[in-house]
Amino acid sequence: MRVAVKQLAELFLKGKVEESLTIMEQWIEKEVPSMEVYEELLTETMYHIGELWEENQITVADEHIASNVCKYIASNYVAAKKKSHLDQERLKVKNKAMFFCVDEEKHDLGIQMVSNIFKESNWDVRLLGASLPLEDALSFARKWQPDVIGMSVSIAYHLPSIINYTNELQQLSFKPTILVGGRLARIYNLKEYCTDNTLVFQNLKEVHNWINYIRDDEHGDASSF
Ligand code: B12
Repeated sequence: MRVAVKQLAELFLKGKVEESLTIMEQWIEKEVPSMEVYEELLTETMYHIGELWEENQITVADEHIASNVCKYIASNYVAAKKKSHLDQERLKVKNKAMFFCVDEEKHDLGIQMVSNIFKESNWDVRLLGASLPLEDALSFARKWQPDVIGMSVSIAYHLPSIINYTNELQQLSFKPTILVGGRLARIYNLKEYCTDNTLVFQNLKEVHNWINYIRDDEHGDASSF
């Protein structure tokens, strides 16, 4: 898999959108599971690019190009994947989920992948993207009343935002389930900074298991996961 990651990183860094799309189409043809595409291919590729950046082997501009290609591939992937599974459309799930990154947080590739996973499971999804101020998150949530509100945090100094956001969001009258994830959740135990009914996930596999768990009607109380 490491070879695929290096090859993909090279294409992303050179801004080779067409070639990257061809590889993406091969994943779909070969029925590579989405979880593998997101975690082991796209995420690993971006982490590898991070290492190249840390080692000064690439510039910030190179990294920006790679991020944009990755974003484009991830959004095309979910569209192509949904097309290849049109039958699932009939199994429409009514649940709603909104996703965003906390204020000033620009690392939004991860939350895009999370929102894709929910879309693939036929949830009604709104992705509000990078750097969403708390007030805007609250006002959109009050209006749209999602079942799930998920947020992402990557940069260490954004940790206080998680405390703030989860505290405020848990006071919403319709009691959404709050999900937290991102680079920081992978390296620290964020659970101790979050409110009791917040679910902290380290990777997409955990989110995917949770989606399947609550799909079963008997597990109505998502916080017992
Ligand atoms: C690409 C990148 C950028 C891009 C982001 C583009 C984009 N649209 O996302 C750009 C160029 C904008 C950028 C900017 C900066 N970056 Co940057 N960046 C990276 C890099 C190389 C990769 C991040 C990435 O895309 N990962 C891939 C995604 C898919 O992984 P992920 O976010 O972890 O998501 C996965 C899971 O965590 C999960 N997940 C994510 N969110 C959620 C949410 C929920 C609810 C759930 C359930 C799961 C979940 O799903 C994903 C699936 O695998 C990292 C290196 C690294 N090691 O992380 C540095 C890194 C994160 N950046 C860093 C820094 C310092 C910066 C800047 C401050 C640099 C600067 N001086 O300007 C700015 C800050 C911008 C800001 N205010 O946010 C540091 C952070 C260090 C720290 N101590 O916090 C890192 C670690 C690099 C480093 N080693 O120094 N960066």
